[in-house]
Parts: sequence; C-alpha cells; structure tokens
Amino acid sequence: MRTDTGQVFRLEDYRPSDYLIPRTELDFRLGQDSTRVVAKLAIERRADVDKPVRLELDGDGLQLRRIEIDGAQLPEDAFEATPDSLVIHNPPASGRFTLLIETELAPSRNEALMGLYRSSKVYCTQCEAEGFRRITYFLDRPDILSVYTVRIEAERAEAPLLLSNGNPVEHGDLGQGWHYAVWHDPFPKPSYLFALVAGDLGCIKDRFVTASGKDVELGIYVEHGKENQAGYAMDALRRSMKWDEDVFGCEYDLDVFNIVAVSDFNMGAMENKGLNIFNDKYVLADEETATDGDFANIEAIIAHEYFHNWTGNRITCRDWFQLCLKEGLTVFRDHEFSADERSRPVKRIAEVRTLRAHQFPEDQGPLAHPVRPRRYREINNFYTATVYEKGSEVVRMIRTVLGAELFRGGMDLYFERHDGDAATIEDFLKVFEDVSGKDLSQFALWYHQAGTPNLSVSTSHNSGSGEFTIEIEQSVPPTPSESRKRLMHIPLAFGLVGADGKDMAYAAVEGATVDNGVIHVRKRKHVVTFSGIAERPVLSLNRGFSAPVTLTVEQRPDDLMFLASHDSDPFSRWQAFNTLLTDATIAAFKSSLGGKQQTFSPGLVTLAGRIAGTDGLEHAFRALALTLPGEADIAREIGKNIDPDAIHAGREALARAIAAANGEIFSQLYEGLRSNGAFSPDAASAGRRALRNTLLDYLAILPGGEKRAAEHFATATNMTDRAAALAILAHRHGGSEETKKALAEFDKRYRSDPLVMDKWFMIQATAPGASAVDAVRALMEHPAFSIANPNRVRSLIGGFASANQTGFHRADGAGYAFFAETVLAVEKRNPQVAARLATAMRSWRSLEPKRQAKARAALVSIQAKDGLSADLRDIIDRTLA
Ligand code: B3K
Ligand code: ZN
Repeated sequence: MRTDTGQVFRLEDYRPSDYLIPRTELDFRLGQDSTRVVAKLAIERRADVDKPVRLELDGDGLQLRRIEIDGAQLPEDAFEATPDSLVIHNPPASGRFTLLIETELAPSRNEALMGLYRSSKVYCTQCEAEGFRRITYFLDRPDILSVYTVRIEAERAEAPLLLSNGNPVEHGDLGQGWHYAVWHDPFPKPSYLFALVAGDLGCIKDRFVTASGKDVELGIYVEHGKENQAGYAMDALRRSMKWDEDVFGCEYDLDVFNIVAVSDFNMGAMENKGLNIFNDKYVLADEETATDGDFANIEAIIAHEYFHNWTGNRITCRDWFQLCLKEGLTVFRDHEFSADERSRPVKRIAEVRTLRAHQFPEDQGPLAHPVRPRRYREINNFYTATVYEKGSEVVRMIRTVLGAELFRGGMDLYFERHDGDAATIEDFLKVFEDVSGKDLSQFALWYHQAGTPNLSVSTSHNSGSGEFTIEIEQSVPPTPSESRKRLMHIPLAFGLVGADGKDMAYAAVEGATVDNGVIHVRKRKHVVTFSGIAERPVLSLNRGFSAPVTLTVEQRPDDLMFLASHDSDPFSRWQAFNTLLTDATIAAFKSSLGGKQQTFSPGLVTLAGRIAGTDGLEHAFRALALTLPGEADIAREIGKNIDPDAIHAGREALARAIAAANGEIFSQLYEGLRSNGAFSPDAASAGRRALRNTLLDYLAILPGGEKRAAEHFATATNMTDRAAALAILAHRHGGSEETKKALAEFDKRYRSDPLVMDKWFMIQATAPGASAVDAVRALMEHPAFSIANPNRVRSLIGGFASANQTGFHRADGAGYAFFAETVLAVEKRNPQVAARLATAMRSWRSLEPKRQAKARAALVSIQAKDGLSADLRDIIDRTLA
C-alpha cells in the first residue's frame, strides 16, 4: 500500500517532460506469483532541451531485475532504483537511446487492483490513472504518447487467450505447454491506456463495417457459460459505433475491438485502446439476472467507453488536471446516445436526479472542487461527480450557448485540430470560440470555479402596461479555498406559459440577452422586462435543466400545479411536481419534529393520481413523477440541522397520503400494466415495468399491500419485478414472515451468482431503521460476501452508508463507528475503494449537533491511524478540514 507522502500536485507546476518515449516494446512472461516484464523503451530527449539531463522514471512498488542502455548493462553507480522511481544519472549525451528494464511482479498478490492483477483466474490490468508504474518504470503521465508492441507468453492451459491493445500480429507455440501472442497498436497512446488480458474465457463475436468500409471484428469475452448474457452488450456496442458515425462523424480505427468482463474491478469500466476492460456488472445481462436499470447502465457504459476512442484516446489529456476534457465530454456523448436510443425527456430527468444526488452534495460540501481542479494529492480521488457529471453539463451548456450547428462545427474542429494531441480545456474552449466568434472567457468559469450557483428569482406583471418582469440575481457560495467567486454566464432556458398551456409570444425584451428561449445571465442582477404580455403568464424556468444551478423562486403552489399539468417542456413539468412533493415533505418533516401530524393539500395528492393515469405521458415519465424525492434529496434541500428520522417520517406520511387518496386508481392501473408478452429490455417495456413497480410501492402501504407485494415477488418473470418486490417487502414490511420468506428464496435461487446477490445485499443494506447496522454486520459473514471484491463492498457497505439515511445516521452513532472500522478493513487491501467509500461522510456538517459530533469522532478515529494510504488520508483530511 502506498502511504501518504503529503505531496500536493499543482496545475501551475506543469511542464513538459525532458524526454519522450516514441516507441515501447513490452515482453510479458506470465506467472501468478512471478511475472517477468521486459520493457524496451526508445527514448529521445525533447528537441528544445539542449543539454544532457538526468532521466527520472516513475515506479510504484517495483523490483528492478535488469537494466541496460543500448544493449549494455548499466553499472550500479549509473542509476538509482527504488520501488517508486528509477533515476539514470547521465543518460547518453546524444539524447537518443534504448533503455531496457526488467521488472518482476506478483499479480496474485495485487489486491489493490491497479497494475497487473488476477481476477477469477484471469490476468488483467488497470492503468488509469497511475497503474502502469506498477508494471514497469516509465514516464507515467498522459502527455507521453508512445507506439506499443506487446508480446505475451503464458502457459496455454492457464491462458489460452492472450489479448492486448491494437491489432493482433502473430501468435504461436513455444513448446512445453507455453505459447505467445504479439499485438501492435499503431496509434501513439499514453501509458494509462495500456491493457493486457490473459486467461481462459468464453466469447461472442460479431462484425461492424464502418462508414468508410473498414471491417472490424468485435469480441466480448466473459466467463465460460456466461456467453448468452453478453448479447445485449454486443448490441449496444454496434449501436454505439453507428451512432458515433452518424452524430459526431467518428469512425473506429483498428481491425479489432475487444471487451473483456472481469469480476474484480475498481470502477465501471476502462477505455484501453481497442481492449476495453469492464466490470462484469456492466456487461452481463438477461431478464433472469438483470434489472431494466442494469440494461440501461450497460448500454450507457458500453457507449461511454467506446466513445472514449475519440474523446480520450485519439485526443487525450495533457495532464490529470484536464481529466474533464475526456470525461465530461464523453459523459455528454453517452447521455446524448441514451437520449436518442431511449426517451430524451426521461433520460434528462434521470440525469438531473443523478447530478443532484451526487454532484450537488459534493459541490456543497468539503470535497468541492472545480470541474478542472488546480491541485490534488491523490488523482484517483478526482474521478468525481463534478468532473464527470458537472463536466458533462458544461459541455451541454456550450451547445446551448452556441446552438447545435456551431457546436457540431466546434467538435469537428476539435477532432481535426487535436487528433493525436494531449490537449487542455483551453484547447477545447478555443475551438468553440473559433467557430462561433464568441468570447467564452466568462463561460470558462464553469471549469475553473467550484460551487453550485444559485439564482434568486421574482416576477411581476403589470396588466396596464402589458409588461412582465423577471428579476434574477446570481450568487455562487464560497467553497474550500475559494472564498470569493466571480460572476458566471448562466444560460437559462425559459417559457412564459399562458392560460391555455401554450408559450406566450412577447413583443420585445430588455435587460438581458435573450435568444432562442434562453436568458443569458451574466451580471449579478438582471431585471428582464418582456412587453406585449396582456395576461399574467406562469414562468417556466431552467427548462430542460439548461444550467446546473439551484433556483430560489417565489412561485405560488397553484402556479407549480399548473406547470405540473401543462408545461410544454416535460422536464419542467416533472420539476414542478417534484418541487411540490419536496415542499410537502419538508412541511411534514417540520411537523414530525414538532410531534405533529401533517395534512397534505388534497390538490397535490389527487394530482399524483391524475399524473399516474395520464395516457399522453410516457409510462417511465409517470413513474419518475410519482417517485418521491429521496430522503437524501430532502436533507439537501433542508440544508442544515438534519434529523434523518424526522425526514423519513415526513416522507412516509406523504407516501401514505398519496396511497390512501389514490388506492383505487393505482390498483386499476397496476392490474392493467400486467404484462403477458415475452420480455424485452426496450425503453417502452421498461417504462411499463417501472410504473407498475412504483404503483406497487404505494399499494404496499395500504391494507393487503404486503400480500400483493409477496405475490408480485412470487409471480415475477424477470429480475426487474422480482428485485422491486423484494425491496418493497424489505423496506415496507421488514422483519415480516413474507419478507423473510422472500429473502430466503432469493438467496437460495441466486447464491452462486454474485452479481445478483449484490442486489440482495443492497436491498437489505438500505432497509430503513436502526437495526440496519447489525443486519449489515451479519451479512458480512454471508458466504456470498467478500471484502476483497469491490462490487460486494459497494453493494453492502456503500449501499448502507450512502443510501440508508436512518440506518447509517442512527442517533447513537453506531452506524458511523461500524463504517469507520469497515473502511479501514477495506483499505488494507484496496485503498482506492476505501477512499471512495469514505466520501459517504462528506455531508456530516449538515447533521444536527449530536449526530454531527458522533460522525466527526468516527472520521477522527480514521484520521488518527498511522500509515494511512494516500487515497484515504486525502479524503479524510479534506472532509474534516
Ligand atoms: N477512465 C476510466 C476511469 C478510470 C478511473 C481510475 N481511477 C473509466 C471511464 O471513465 O470511462
Ligand atoms: Zn470515461
């Protein structure tokens, strides 16, 4: 484990490396406990470095076995090798030489899952961000682009399959049961995109012919016996390849494209050139084992990694501060893909819910950082919702500001100008300035300034003069190390909705630039006046969530009711109803704190029934509208002094009121949505299941509800319905006989399928109430659980800490203490997963004082440990700062 050195990396310290490595040859002889790696690096001093300088290569836990320059062994005093670096004091004065380095690794003992490791008997690699230096000494930074040739030797029985990046060159027999394969990748790439896979795997194959006629062989490799679960991923891959040609003009560039699914993986997947490696959770799916949510995630992640081939691989990042250059942009691209393949409004609502659930709390807490950070201690901790999701929102806003056509022109110019480069955010913004002639310097603050801007809005209508006025004031709250903020350019899509539900036309506007239905907020305060408005309109603001901001709007509940029923923008329609539900829950929370019962507006609860039954709305939309804001969402809205038990009580009261008022309608709809056809994972079918399961969640509260949920579970013919019913039983009727029976049955049926057991762990980990801590502790002893597997840890421990408000934040602090102890246990093997887990504590300061003190004590108990990993120390220190 790499312990913390306290070193801080700063953007302003960037300087190019003195040396380049135009060609890299790697030779692996694979053994579980001992793998030999010979790296032959063609090294060149950069042209503008005019005198000999020492060469310093990165390492991480390496053992040097041999070192030669131009074929001659290097004398001991000519270099210094430690596990973490290799320094060559006086490289040849010519500045051009071949450096041979031999290292020895033990893949079977690599539990951090970075570098070369073993997952279920398969050798595999993960190099982003700094894993390559755990394989060989190298200039392990993204601006060192090299052409790789990789030779792999292994025992044929252990590893009949030998894969690396690029195209296959040759393979053959070595005698005595050994064989080899050689791969060559003609595209210069940074070391973080290197990959190797060797093992015994099953496979499905397909072909794709690109727009210019290149015939590409596609392969997806999975555990033997799981081939029939890879078909959906293959279909998603082919659709992604076509879409990227149609929408961005991006074609694939190698003869083969391979995807390998492994079961031990630190994150979702990795875009290694020509050889994507995936967490098997995001490849394997069929109706028996995967939910509709799993299918949607697979489609999105297959697309995301494939899209990286252009945004990330052909054009990579100059340094890790530029991470959002590839991640934010690629998330934007995968969002657009899913929107085109499924339902655009439903996708947008889901994106915004994710952004608010993950990025907003990050931006509003101690871990806040700009989309392009300026400093880091551990880069692995910057693969965040801010870099990814807010990074995507920023790209979306560029499109809003420029319009779709100029945006595409800018992207074309980006590909043309920077293909083969390691680029920066400045390069990216420049292409859009060049195609549009617009000055994006104020807009660029979205990359440089942390924090979620707030817009405070009020309106007035003067029927005499026919003027409608919107007053908008922007503010950006202070965030760690940025106390003073500059004014931002916020593109705010809007509509003035008339009594007939149609958008009203206006004669003229003053006070801000308004074009194409977008108000461009650039100053602290704008008074925007629309003339020619005879009747008072209802203002629909931030349509489509055009800007990732919070709004404080003085809006009457009946205006929100009106928008929820009539806004022509489906996102805003959802938003209006969601705001009403949030406000109602907060009112109920306050009543609960005061020991009182809340009564809810009859208009609101009946509107829920109306939305549920509106034929003109997509099923998936109705399901999203009826889903109450989560307890964490409500806590975020309340902001401080959080008592999770009172929030839970308030939210339950609203759910009961909605169920009680609409039992009849919901029940009828529920029955009508029963499916008798064959399963299909398409968006429309998934939408029907989503609505039916959302209705069941309400019906389960009413008399006879438990029986209905149990029956839903027993008669389910797919995992979506089965898992939904199990969650409803466990969350609404925890401890009951029906629930125990269903949990036991699920366990029996899926015990040998770890990915399905993750759902079982997660459902129990998120069951509300004080007993969850003990339940989770007991489940850690279950045979299907393993603390070494990131998916298991994320389901059980991550599920508990980030999605169980009442269980985790138990008033006596037992949840925090258990969590601290478990994070440290995970850290011993896998610091990266432990650090990610620990971010669940980031909102501790918004708790009420007693819980706050207990949460702090748990954090301090971690901080006090000696020899913490760089990963965990960084998160804990910032969380407590
Ligand atoms: N680029 C990888 C993430 C790597 C994370 C390293 N800690 C997957 C992705 O975003 O596509
Ligand atoms: Zn990515």
